[in-house]
Amino acid sequence: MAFRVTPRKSDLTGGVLALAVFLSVVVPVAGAVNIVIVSQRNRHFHPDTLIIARGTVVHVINDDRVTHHVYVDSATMKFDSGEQPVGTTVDLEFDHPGTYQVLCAIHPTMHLVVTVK
Ligand SMILES: [Cu+2]
Repeated sequence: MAFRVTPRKSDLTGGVLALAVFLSVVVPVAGAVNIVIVSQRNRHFHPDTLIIARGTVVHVINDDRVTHHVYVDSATMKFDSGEQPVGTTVDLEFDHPGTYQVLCAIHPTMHLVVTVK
């Protein structure tokens, strides 16, 4: 008797998301907005550097076992997520060209550099 395994739709979605995180691919979603996915794991941002086009949304997912936080404090962008529980997502939209330091107030070693063209 042959044994067949049919992947569930949710398995495929997870695989695509994991691939996007691994390659830091810009994923066009619903219209013209570009979305880049960043994962927080082991108290680091993955990836920890991005080069993106103006208007891109960076989708930061807490894939860790601890609460995180996301903030940007620059002349052209201010953002503060507050506490970011495990499993939740924060979206940052970068509307101005420049280089931005994205940090976590809970874990000072967490550091993401975003260059917006
Ligand atoms: Cu953190």
